[in-house]
Amino acid sequence: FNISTILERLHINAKNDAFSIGGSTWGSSAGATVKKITSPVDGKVIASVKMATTANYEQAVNAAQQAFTVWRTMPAPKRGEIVRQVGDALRKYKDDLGRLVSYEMGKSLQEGWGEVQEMIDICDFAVGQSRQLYGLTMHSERTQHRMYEQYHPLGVVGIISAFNFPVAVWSWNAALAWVCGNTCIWKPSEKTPLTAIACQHIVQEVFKQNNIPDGVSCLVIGDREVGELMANDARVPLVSATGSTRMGKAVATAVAGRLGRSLLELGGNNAIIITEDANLDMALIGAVFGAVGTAGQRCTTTRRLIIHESVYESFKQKLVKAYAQIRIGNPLDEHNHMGPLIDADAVKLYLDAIVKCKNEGGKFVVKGGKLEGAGYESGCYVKPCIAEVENSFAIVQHETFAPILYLIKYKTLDEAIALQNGVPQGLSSAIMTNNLRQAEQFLSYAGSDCGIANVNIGTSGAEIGGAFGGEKETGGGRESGSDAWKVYMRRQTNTINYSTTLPLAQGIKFDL
Ligand code: UN1
Repeated sequence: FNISTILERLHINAKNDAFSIGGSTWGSSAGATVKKITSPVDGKVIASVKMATTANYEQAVNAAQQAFTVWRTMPAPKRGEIVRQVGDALRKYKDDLGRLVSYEMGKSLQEGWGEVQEMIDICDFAVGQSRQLYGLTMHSERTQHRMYEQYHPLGVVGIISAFNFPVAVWSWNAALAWVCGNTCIWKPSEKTPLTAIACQHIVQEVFKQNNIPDGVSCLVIGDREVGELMANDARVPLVSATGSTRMGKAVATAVAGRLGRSLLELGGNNAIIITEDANLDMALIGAVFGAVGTAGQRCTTTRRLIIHESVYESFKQKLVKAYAQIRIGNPLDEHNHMGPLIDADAVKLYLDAIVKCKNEGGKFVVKGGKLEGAGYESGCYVKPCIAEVENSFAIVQHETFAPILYLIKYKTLDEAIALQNGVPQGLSSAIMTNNLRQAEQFLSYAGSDCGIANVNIGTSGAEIGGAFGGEKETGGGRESGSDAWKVYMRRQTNTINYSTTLPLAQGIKFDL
């Protein structure tokens, strides 16, 4: 692994400008603050980034607005063709970009590549979608009248993404927004700006070859101020935000205040119900990958296992044994299962959560703690841990972005479903069972209240083809597959009269 070669191939230099409207326009204002970006893998500085200023944000909005007037005139399938080329470019850069994701964010290399694969998949999906921006036709109640609806692009779409999926979640939004005819301004997490810069270069390469105007893809790296500017900006009709519930509430309030549209993908508190009829070996893989994958920093991470009392003890033993085999270390070493947390603050939140859990009466069957010594110099490596808890504990009700898994015992499926739903969040959920009746009850109107409900699959690792998102404090948004594209467009109802009279609807008479 030679980071400097990878950085060079992805056009990252020692001091990067954090603002781009595409083309060759990269820049930053004089006096912009410089942020050193450190890898949680080894604690080394990867590169520096000059943070964008308010003036840079203005430039981006202006460019995106101007580009919109051109981009919206290009036929949607032609825009799809550009996105197809972006997908191909991502295939070319998959290895390098996946490694940079792993190094900058800390997830395992397999998951880094997996994340880039999600980007490729959504590009493929968006290409097909570009020929399927379907509206309905209706029969008019008036003679010689025709009614139909069509979908038009919205304008400038703001995308706020989180550190844990630094590139994939942006691509879900951007690929669809583009084929729908919108231009995008991306504010990535300030913790992972380098992968964002790499993506902007990849997109730029394709756009340049196709003479796409500057402003279709804009990047503005800044802190929460940039997010606030976007949320309050009436020139940005849609703000798509991924992150904490706290951030989401602030964005939603600001956007609603100007009656704009927001698409929110916020916290999860995902559970797997493990029934007495489950294949426990399958359940084990689903649970462990779900809990320790991305070091517990996915919004789909398995945080709770709700286990039937008859298999509780035996499954607990299986878990304890499996956790003893988890190799924690440099995520670029494919031998390791789990890498570091994103930064020291995340470690502190993890340690605090363990204390809170103990204080509330949680009993740790696999102990946590910060790892020290050779290989762990960055100070971001922790042990995945497991605690037996009550669902009602405040800490269990809260999403801690770390590998802490909570075990809860149940007697009846009704009770298990109530426990599963008994949290403020509603993103992902799963049941492990070979019993059809249990599976169907879990998926029914009286079952899981989450946006994602799986059978014999864990809570994380959704495919891009389905709509992704959840209910309650998860924010209600749906991204990625199915008909999620509709949020990026405005619907127009058209009624056409091809008669020689003007009859009014509802039979109203009005004669002059
Ligand atoms: C996220 O954690 O924000 O379903 C996205 C999954 C991934 C996406 C997670 N496909 O785990």
